[in-house]
Amino acid sequence: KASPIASYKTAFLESCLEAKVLSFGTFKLKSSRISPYFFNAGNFHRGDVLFSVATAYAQTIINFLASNPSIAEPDVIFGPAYKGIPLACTVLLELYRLDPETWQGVSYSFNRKEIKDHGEGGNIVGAGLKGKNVLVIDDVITAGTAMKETIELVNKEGGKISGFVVALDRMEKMPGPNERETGVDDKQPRMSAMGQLKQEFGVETISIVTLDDLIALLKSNSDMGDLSRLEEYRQKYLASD
Ligand code: OMP
Repeated sequence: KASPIASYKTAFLESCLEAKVLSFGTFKLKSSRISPYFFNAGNFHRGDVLFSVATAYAQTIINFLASNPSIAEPDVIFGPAYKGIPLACTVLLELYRLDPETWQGVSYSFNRKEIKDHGEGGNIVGAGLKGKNVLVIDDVITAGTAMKETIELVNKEGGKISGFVVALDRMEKMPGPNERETGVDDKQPRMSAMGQLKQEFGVETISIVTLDDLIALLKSNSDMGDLSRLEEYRQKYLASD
């Protein structure tokens, strides 16, 4: 029987599960939601995992640009500190390996979290962003807090975000006005952070995989994780878009 999801997505999810990048349990998120699963990009560190992760991002970026001709060709791949830093470097290297002609002139860059006031100064390492088309690469998107910080940073540096790529789109609705403080869901429908990025900032987004891909994989391998808790969580927090 053919798998409902593309084979590179399945391979990516399987390598995340094997390396404990994806784990199941009870996790408090930045948004204050209590999640039955967590994606920890800090566990991408092993050579073989890093290679399969970089390949999955690169393939996703190539497809993303090919199917959205309106997206400006990136000049810079920007990985926000800290978890975006190894991603920007390794993914650019893999893009260059796959298609040297297109990627030879593209640079990477990332931000420092601390302001440096000596030496070369500034808080960008790698290529400057001024006047550049910037493709942002990050790990996970939930409520969009990390994403908004990155947008502000890139704008402040004079860059223009042409696209936003993450490994996992959790497909969650944005939190309600008091949800972060109270931890209580107001049960109102709301769009996702990815949807908002497109609507409010005109930025195209793509993820390697989504919560739905993870659920589809768990359905075909029932011993891999707690499918019913994931489905319950999905139903509670699924975005309207
Ligand atoms: P938002 O800023 O709410 O979009 O959450 C994304 C950030 O939360 C990520 O950059 C991580 O710092 C963290 N996070 C994970 O790393 N993995 C998850 O599965 C969920 C989160 C999260 O807290 O939502």
